Amino acid sequence: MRIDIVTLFPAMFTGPFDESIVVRATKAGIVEIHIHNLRDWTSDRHRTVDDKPFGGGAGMVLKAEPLFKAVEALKELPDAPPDAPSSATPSAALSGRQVVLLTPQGERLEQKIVAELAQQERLILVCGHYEGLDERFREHGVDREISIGDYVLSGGELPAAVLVDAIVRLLPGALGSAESALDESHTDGLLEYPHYTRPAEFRGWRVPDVLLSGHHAEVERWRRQQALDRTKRRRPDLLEKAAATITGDSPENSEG
Ligand code: 9D3
Repeated sequence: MRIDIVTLFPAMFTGPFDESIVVRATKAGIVEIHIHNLRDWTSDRHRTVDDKPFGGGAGMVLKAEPLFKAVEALKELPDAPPDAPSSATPSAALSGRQVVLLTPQGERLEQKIVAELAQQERLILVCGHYEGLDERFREHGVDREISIGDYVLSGGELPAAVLVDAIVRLLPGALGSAESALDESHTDGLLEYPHYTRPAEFRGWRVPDVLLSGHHAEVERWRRQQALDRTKRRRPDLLEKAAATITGDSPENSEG
């Protein structure tokens, strides 16, 4: 997979992508990540990316032209060479190149969306910005809008890094791709059960007896119950979702 990121703050990506799973995946040829400065697609002397809002008001608005030029240029980059791994060449030209805008107005990121995006051969991520951006780009230049949650950040850069991390670990061959398949089948979307390691007693706090008993079936039963209790208490919304999936009462099974 190739991921292109368009931002006004390329330096914000030097940290997150130089560590961890993303580095290993890059070295293994599983993913290629390219960071681009939006200013590279301006043509005036001052490299202007924003302007005053029509209708007045405070703040500035990112201009449509550099945004369109950036995503159009990146969409036109050739596919991976035919002998490269995972070059599932899409039949229609430039298909499989989703443009994703990170914005507080987007759909809230969840694992299902991550899994969908991980299927793409190419992704172009555009980082929104505190000021806002010309609506014509949102309407005509973007395939999908994503938020990472209901709290205020200063831009889409950290959300883009979060999204990349979540996607890359699902790519075949990346650490986590096998584990995540296990996750799904073993936990049914529940929170994790409590974990313990040695010593069996620490500062007077004992590990639950069942875990020391050697009764595998009992251990499994306890863990399942713990996961259920914990989910019920902390994240009842997840339980409702899991129940809906099991009963077929989930949104993806409805007509509308
Ligand atoms: C003054 C601007 N705010 C008025 C309601 C809206 C606003 C716009 C842009 C608030 C924050 C931002 C910058 N954030 C993002 O671009 C962003 C974001 C976020 O802030 N939270 C969660 N997910 C995301 S994805 C992009």
